[in-house]
Amino acid sequence: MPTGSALSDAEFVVVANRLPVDLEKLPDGTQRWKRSPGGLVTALEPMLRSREGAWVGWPGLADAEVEPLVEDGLQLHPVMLSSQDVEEYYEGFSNGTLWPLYHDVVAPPAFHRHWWQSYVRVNQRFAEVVADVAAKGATVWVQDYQLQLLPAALRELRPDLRIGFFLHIPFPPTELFMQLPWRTRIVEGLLGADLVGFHTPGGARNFRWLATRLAGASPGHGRTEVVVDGRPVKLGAYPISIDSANLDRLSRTPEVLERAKQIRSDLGDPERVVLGVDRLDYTKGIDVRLRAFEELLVEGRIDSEDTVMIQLATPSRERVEHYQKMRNDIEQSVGRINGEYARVGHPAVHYLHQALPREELAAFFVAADVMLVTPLRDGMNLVAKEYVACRHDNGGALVLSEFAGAAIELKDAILVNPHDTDGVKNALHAALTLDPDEGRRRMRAMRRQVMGHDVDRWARSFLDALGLPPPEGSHS
Ligand code: ADQ
Repeated sequence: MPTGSALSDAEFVVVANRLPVDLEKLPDGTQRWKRSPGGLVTALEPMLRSREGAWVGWPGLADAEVEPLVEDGLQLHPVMLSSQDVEEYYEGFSNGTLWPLYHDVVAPPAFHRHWWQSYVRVNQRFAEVVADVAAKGATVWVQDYQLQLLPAALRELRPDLRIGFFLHIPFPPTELFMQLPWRTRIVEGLLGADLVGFHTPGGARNFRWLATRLAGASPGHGRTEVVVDGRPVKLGAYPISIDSANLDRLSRTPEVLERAKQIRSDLGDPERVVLGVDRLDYTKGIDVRLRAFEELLVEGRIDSEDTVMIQLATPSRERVEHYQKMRNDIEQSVGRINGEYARVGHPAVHYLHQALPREELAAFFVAADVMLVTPLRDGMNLVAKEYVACRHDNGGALVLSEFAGAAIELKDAILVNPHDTDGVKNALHAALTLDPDEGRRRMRAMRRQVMGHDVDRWARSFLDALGLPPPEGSHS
């Protein structure tokens, strides 16, 4: 990939599977960039800009050879993936092997050697691009499970760099990780970093055990460090968060408040609105909450005349087999529930398989009396925090899975074991009938947590631990 001298020498480089912009192909065959806003981009962009940083990632379109570009002072360096890479490295090893393995094998992971080889090749390609872009002694922050071999590959090419790695999904129990035929290579890959960060202390503990057992690491200072080949590697928990203040502000705007009212009135002004918002993924437990809602209807503990459910699901990984099956199952359940309990013009469950704009999502959060977040396993789960950030009225109730990283911080949610259908049913019922004072007390406590720990603070604490000094002139 050609990188002109003006487009390199970055002091701070973020590497993620995806760039913060997507390349789109238009019907006339031309291409254009489209911004893909996300929490990570929002958190890191100001930091990258203030340091004239660079972002390395795939532009989201297979076989697209694109030149690096500068956008508002931020260098973007595309890594090319062929359609075979997308199939084997991304849909295959990342999403067909690692994703289910790291989420408690809720779907069986597939182990294919050609997927693994593609993962190795693509990680090496990312390492070469980063090695080209980073200035001497620069800091590189690698993101997520698609790039676990990158820290070691990069250190091999550029021992002068300071390398951090953050895993956005859970790091699995050691017994499950041990199933992976390439377990040692992955652990060694991660140990190429100076700091490996997880959402939870449990993830860091699991990794520490494996580093000792598989990669010959020895204990370092305290429990937050191991030593590999004489080099210290820090391990730690850095729970990610959201852009809390902005979301709080958005949820108070007259437009959002008006839209929230409108949503309730479009629903027929029911007494209670129950909401689920997820990427359509089998780890999110959408089936769990539909089952709970349906059983409460069957048992007559709730009535579809006054209680409605909305499930918003962003389309996701639609070419991966498990995702197609899960989508069919969910849509069948929605159909079955409505077949039994809807009236013309009054569905019991409203299901939207669509990605919604931020403002619209905020209005749904404001409109919902009960938010159901029931993943079977989740690294953090930002939706839970987003709901809390939108409840400036201290209203609403959050039902949250114990197996989401967010449960560690949001202790005042109504916590549930998503494998326990009766437990979820009772929690949903309790949320629907919660004493208003008790509800406000819980929401106030959760808001203190979410408003005080935003994504900026997350990034800052990771980078502090990595030893990256704040940019000159910064007051943070
Ligand atoms: P995800 O698995 O994508 O993230 P999550 O943390 O819930 O899960 O983030 C989803 C994001 O998508 C949220 O910001 C949410 O608002 C948005 N979203 C969901 N449905 C939407 C819809 N219909 N329309 C518009 N937006 C929608 C991974 C890990 C998580 C971890 C994050 C960050 O799996 O555990 O919290 O990374 O580290």
